[in-house]
Amino acid sequence: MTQTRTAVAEDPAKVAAFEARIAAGESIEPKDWMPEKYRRQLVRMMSQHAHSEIVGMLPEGNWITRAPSLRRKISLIAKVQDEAGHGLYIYCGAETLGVDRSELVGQLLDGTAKYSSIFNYPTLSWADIGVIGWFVDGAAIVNQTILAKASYGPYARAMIRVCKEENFHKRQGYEIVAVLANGTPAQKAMVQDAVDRWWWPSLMMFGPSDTDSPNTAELIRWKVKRKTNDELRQRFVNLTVPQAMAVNLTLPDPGMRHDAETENWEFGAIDWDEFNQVIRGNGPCNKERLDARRKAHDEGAWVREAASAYAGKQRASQAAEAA
Ligand code: FAQ
Repeated sequence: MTQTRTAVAEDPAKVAAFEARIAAGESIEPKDWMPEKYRRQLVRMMSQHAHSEIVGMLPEGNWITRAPSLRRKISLIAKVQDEAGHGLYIYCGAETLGVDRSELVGQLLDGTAKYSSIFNYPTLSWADIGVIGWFVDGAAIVNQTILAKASYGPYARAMIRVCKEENFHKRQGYEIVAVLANGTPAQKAMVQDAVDRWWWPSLMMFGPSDTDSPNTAELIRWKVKRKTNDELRQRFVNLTVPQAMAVNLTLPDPGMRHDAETENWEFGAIDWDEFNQVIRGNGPCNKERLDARRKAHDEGAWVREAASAYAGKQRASQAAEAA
């Protein structure tokens, strides 16, 4: 089964029953009937999410050999490994919708699938590792805590465990940031520089503003998304500003102000041209990221071959035992 199934007219009674289940807050499970468009939206979103977790290992993996202490190295290795695990759960979740993981991975490698814009920026200093944990995992928690209530059961359940691990990631990142921010003038300058570079791309992670988000209305109607891109972005900003103040770091947005009435931190204009360039493949590291994934995939061919030869032997011996 592939994503390119031809559209067939759907039975209005089945569609109405599905919509009623969604309205009643029921969870949709793999064997339940679902409209083809719902299935396709989930495959799109879950596969992009899984690709993001896998590509997201690269910027941080870059610092494993240069972590400043054994303790930092151990937690960074554990974090990067967790991201691999998240990618694998989410690929498994996507497979419950009738797609094959190799097909999804093929789309990543041939450049036709999207993954999060944030992972196309370089990690220039150790402080970037702290700021990624704080901002990027922090943004992921804001987004994924809500996805843990998504209407598709396998996706929602995967998000519960993923969010627990992302919390650990965020804490380890913020701790790195706090130590550097209270360190020597050079360490403080290094972490401020990382904050300045990662702030705006982190806000872009939440996707285009609601007026330019073609998928949001349908996903909200089907309770896959429970909040819009702008709502989640605002929540992230509101949570992060006090955290920046607590460690005496400045967010690179001089016009930012607190609105006492809405209790929101109002922020400046996002550079959507930059966002669009990055998602079209023209960000600072898009080529490097895809090249790294292609190399890893090619070098892992022998593992896939060995695993399938082993599975074949297991099947043959089970069949011989049953005969
Ligand atoms: N980057 O109509 P919308 C992590 C695309 S995991 C690239 O608003 P939607 C953990 C979008 O796909 C981070 N493309 O789309 C970690 C669509 O394109 P399409 C990933 C983007 O789906 C931490 C088009 O723009 N998280 O960080 C981006 O309603 C540290 C129009 O957009 C998820 O994937 C973007 N930032 O909302 C790992 C969470 N934004 O497909 C390692 C699940 C939008 O029509 C280290 N996904 N686009 O061609 C979601 O919540 C949603 O899919 C959004 C986008 C919010 C990302």
